[in-house]
Amino acid sequence: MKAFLAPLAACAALSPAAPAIAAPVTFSGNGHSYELVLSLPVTWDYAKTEAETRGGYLATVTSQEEWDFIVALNSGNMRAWLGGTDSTDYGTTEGNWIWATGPETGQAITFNAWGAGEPNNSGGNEHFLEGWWNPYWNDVPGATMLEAYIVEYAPAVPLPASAPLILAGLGAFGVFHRRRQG
Ligand code: 2F8
Ligand code: CA
Repeated sequence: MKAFLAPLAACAALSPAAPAIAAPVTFSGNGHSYELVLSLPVTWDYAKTEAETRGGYLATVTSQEEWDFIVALNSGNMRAWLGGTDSTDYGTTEGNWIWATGPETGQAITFNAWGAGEPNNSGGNEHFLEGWWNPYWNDVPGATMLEAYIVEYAPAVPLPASAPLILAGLGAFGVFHRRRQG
């Protein structure tokens, strides 16, 4: 590397938004893509914002198959944030776990992979979902500094092939209608 680029490379490596180790990969079960992002240690809130900045959201897990797929992405067993919470900050109450990210925002968590004895709300302030406890879920304080988070990307719903024709037709009708009235 050229000497003058070294400081820039060092900054990139230290950024909490440091690059993921792998490109997002697609789960055939729902067509969504997933990415394990490694970072300087971050809180749940920070990870949530970072995931959204990337165009995705902290992953929401709704089936064993989806969870198995995510587990396979995290072969290094990193402690990683997921999108679940039972915090009153997100409109729920202790013990009532919901997804607070992505299309399932506000929905109760139905599938789960809690570790033995979890969630235990240890210390009375564990309201955020850590997706790694070898390889089960654990509740931890949102201020816990974790070095990874899982981003899920839902593809945009494609417009039907006829959409441009329909839009053009509506536009033409609008012009015609205005002319008749004017
Ligand atoms: O023994 C399980 C327990 O271990 C830790 O608390 C001592 C975890 N706390 C953090 O990781 C911050 C608990 O969440 C976990 O339940
Ligand atoms: Ca816990």
